[in-house]
Amino acid sequence: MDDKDFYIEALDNLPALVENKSVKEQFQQVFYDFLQLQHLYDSAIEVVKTSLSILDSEFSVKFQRNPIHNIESRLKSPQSIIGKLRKKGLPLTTDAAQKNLLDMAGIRVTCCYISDIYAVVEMLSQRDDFVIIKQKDYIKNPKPSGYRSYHLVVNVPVYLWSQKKYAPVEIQIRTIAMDFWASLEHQLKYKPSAAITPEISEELRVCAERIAETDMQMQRIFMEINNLD
Ligand code: 0O2
Repeated sequence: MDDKDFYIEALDNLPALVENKSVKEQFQQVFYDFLQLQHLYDSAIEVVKTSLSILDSEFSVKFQRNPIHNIESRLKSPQSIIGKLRKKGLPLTTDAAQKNLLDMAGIRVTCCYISDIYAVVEMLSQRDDFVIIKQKDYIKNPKPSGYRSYHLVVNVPVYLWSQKKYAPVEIQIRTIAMDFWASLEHQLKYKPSAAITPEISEELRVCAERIAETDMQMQRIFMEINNLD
C-alpha cells in the first residue's frame, strides 16, 4: 500500500469510527500516544546526532581530519510502522511498535574510509550512557545481496520534563562508496515496477564487490600517504 492508499483507507474509515464515542476516544488516545512516542524518538535522534558531532569535532582537533562525512536521520513514517507490524504479524499498537521495532528512529552516518567506521563505532561504544542492544558488522560479513554497513542499535537516555526515558536508535555507519551502492540498490529494488531477476541481483552483488575493492584501495592510499600501519 503506498502513501495515497493508506490515507484514503484511513479517511474512508473515519466517519464510521467517529460516530461511535468510545471508538473516537480510543482513536484520540492512540493518536496522542503516537505523538508522544514520535517526540521521544525525535529527541533520541537529536541526542545521538549531537554526540556524533561532538565526537567528530574532537577527532578533528586531535587528528586534523573528520572521520564523519555526513549524518542523515529519519523517523519511520506511520505507514512504514504499520506495514512492518503487519509483516511481523504484530498488533497495530504503539506498544507493539515500541517493543518490537528497533528502527523507528534511524541515523545514517557516512564516513570517508573503512577505518573511520570502526573509529566511530569505538567512540560510540565508549559512551557509558548509551546502551548497545544490537550490533551487526555487515562489512566483515556482507549480506548475500552484497550490502555492506555497520549497524548498531543504541538505547539512548532522553531527559524529558519530569522523567528520563530510553529510546532505541538504529545507527547505520558506512563509507561513501557503500552508501552509493546501498542507495541505488534500494531505489532499484523498491521501484513498484522493478523486475529483479536473479541475474540482476548477481550483477548488483558484483558491483558491491568492485566497490568494496575500491574502498580497500582508497584505504591503502590513505594509510600510505599518512605513513600509517
Ligand atoms: P528501510 O526502508 O531502509 O528502513 P529488521 O528488518 O530491521 O526488522 P534486521 O534483520 O535486524 O531486521 O535488519 P538488518 O537487515 O540488520 O537491517 C535492516 C536495514 O538495513 C534495512 O532497513 C535497510 O535500511 C538496510 N539493509 C539491509 N539489507 C539491505 C540490502 O540488501 N540493501 C539495502 N540497500 N539496504 C539493506 P529496512 O527496514 O529493510 O528498510
